[in-house]
Amino acid sequence: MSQISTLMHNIVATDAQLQQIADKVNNGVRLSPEDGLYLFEHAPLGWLGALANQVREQKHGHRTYFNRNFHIEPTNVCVFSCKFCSYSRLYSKREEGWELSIDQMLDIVKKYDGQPVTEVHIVGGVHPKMDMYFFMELTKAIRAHRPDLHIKGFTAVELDYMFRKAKVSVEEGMKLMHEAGLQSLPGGGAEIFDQSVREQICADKVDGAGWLRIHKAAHQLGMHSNATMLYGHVETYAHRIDHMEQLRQLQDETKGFNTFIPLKFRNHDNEMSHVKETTLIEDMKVYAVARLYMDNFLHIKAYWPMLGRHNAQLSLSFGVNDIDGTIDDSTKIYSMAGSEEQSPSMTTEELVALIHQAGRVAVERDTLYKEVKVFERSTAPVPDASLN
Ligand code: V47
Ligand code: SF4
Repeated sequence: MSQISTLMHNIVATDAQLQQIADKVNNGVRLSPEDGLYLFEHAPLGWLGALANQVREQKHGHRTYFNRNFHIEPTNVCVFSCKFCSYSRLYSKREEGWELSIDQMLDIVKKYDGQPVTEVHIVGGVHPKMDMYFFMELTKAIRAHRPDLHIKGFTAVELDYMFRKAKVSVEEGMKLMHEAGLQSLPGGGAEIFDQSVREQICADKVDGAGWLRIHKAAHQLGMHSNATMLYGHVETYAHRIDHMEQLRQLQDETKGFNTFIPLKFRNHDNEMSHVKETTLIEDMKVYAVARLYMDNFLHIKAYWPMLGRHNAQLSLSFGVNDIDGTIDDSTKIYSMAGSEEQSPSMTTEELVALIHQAGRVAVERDTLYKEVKVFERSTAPVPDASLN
């Protein structure tokens, strides 16, 4: 019997239903929505973390992924008015925001000439004047300048608006964007799929079915994408499970998702500032349940600019195996929403130290999780100071 399976049998629950869930996990049996709900409602954190960690180690051992990336945020002007958003400005107040031209965005890409970044992540507000043809020109220009840079860009919310405005079907629009150089989709805009929740927090943008349809269209073209879940606002545990269930079903069908990224609601300076943020205990629970429930998602990502680097480090013991990238202070979504990371940027050395200090092996990956470089753990302890 392997060391891991011996450990599995040592994680004993005093609660019979939890024990049944652990047995299912140990036997590779998929958890039902009722199991998922039961975990959120009744599982003690230590037990849940240990079970999620087992699954993580079965799939990845100690390997923990990061990438070298930067973001481009074309604009924060947005036609929508999501109540949790601290970042956007309505078109009528666009002088308070920013609007980058193609040349300005290309200049951002050129700043990385000669540097070994592998991905540009493009995401922003939904600007009524930046249409599909504008972004096709942008992706073509980036590819022409730097063909080795993987373009992961545009949430389903941005794409839905562009396609409707250009009067093309989702399938046609996705094909045009793909041909213009778009390679993967980020996971944003998913929030919580349940319509009653969307009506309270993001009533006017694409609904859950529309979000899923856009990702399915991308997967059918052979593109990959990520999926997020914004949690810790007005949703219930049942809404979270329903959200994960819908993603799990699409993943069964297409196998196109790379990673699942739970995003903690941050309450600074938005219309939902009265909603208290979740505790760290709740955050770790979400990662652990995601690892156990999303059995067909190979990767679970903690996005450190949102969670904070030390909490992201802790999440590596609760099922997480990816902490995103170097970022290089190129995104404002989370600093404006109150994250501790006001200028998110980590060097490769800092990311590697962060992962090593959690007792894991750091692996640089590209967007599609091809390994670029493995950084084995040194035997010497890594001093805390290297993280600050
Ligand atoms: O959809 C906005 C979230 C998302 C807040 O795919 C907020 O690799 C918390 O999707 N508190 C956009 N969250 C960012 C995103 C993303 C981030 C990192 C990696 C990837 C990836 C995707 O940000 C939005 C929304 O869910 N968001 N405001 C807030 N106040
Ligand atoms: Fe616009 Fe995105 Fe902010 Fe919603 S979350 S208001 S779609 S920028």
